[in-house]
Amino acid sequence: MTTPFMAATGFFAEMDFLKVEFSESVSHVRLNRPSKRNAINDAMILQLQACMLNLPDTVRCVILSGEGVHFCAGLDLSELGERSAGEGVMHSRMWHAALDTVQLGRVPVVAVLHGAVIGGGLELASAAHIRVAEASTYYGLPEGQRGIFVGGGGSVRVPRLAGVACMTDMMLTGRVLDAEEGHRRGLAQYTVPDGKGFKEALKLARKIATNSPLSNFAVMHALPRIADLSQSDGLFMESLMAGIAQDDDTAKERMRDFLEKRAGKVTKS
Ligand code: 1HE
Repeated sequence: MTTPFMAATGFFAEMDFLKVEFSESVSHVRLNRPSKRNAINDAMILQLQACMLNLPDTVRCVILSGEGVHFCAGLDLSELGERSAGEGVMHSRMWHAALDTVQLGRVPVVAVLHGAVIGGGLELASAAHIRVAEASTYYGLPEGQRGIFVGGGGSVRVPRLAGVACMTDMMLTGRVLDAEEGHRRGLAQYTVPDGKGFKEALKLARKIATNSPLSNFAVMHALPRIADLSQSDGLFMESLMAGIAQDDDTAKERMRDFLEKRAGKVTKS
């Protein structure tokens, strides 16, 4: 029996564009601006960053979702205005800093996708580590049609999931991918029927939260960096990470548990 999610108090409760809840070692962070389809304004992106940076030490995994019919309609276009080039660069860098706290923070993030996952919404989703897409999910990058470019890390993260050709197609032609095609192309690792995303995400998050924190950290931080390295440098970094992970007390205890028949076996389901 697990404890139900409890609404956050204090610092987290003051965030008007996020709804934050906790249950044991899992935190549920919800984009909470459904009347605007969770379009991300500056206040919301800064609140997300503050939330990820200040998670209590007891949290081992985050579930990220969107309130209402859509996960996220992307950048709040009403705030775009007529920025200068310099202001545009700084704004994009603000998104980069915030989404780095999602991808390269302390704990893994499982995103639950449904409805529109558009523009900056897809940029945010692609910063998560696991994506669970409900059947209603659709992915779009309408920046081309809006006369702008991605600025929230999408040009780096989306091609690593779905490939440069797929992102080029989405941006040039306005092609929209449904849940099934997004899954096939690697935008989500899981697809589930409508309404089942949170349950699946919670199941995954609880499993992730039982891993050694250092193993999770290694997966989150070493894998994307190793993917950027030459084979020789990647193999060397892998050896360093392997050595550090093995030296952790949790790793040693878990090895003993396995050898002394106290640990679970790897099975099919
Ligand atoms: C918004 C936004 C938004 C909705 N910025 N206000 N993103 C886009 O180009 C997507 C634009 N949005 C849409 O295409 C549609 O709104 C949806 C398909 C997501 C949802 O449609 P629907 O029929 O459910 O809702 P709606 O009636 O269009 O929108 C409800 C309200 O949300 C409405 O405001 P209201 O005051 O008239 O009620 C909309 O104006 C508002 N709304 N989306 C501002 N995006 C780091 S760079 C990233 C660059 C990008 O993300 S570009 C992609 C931007």
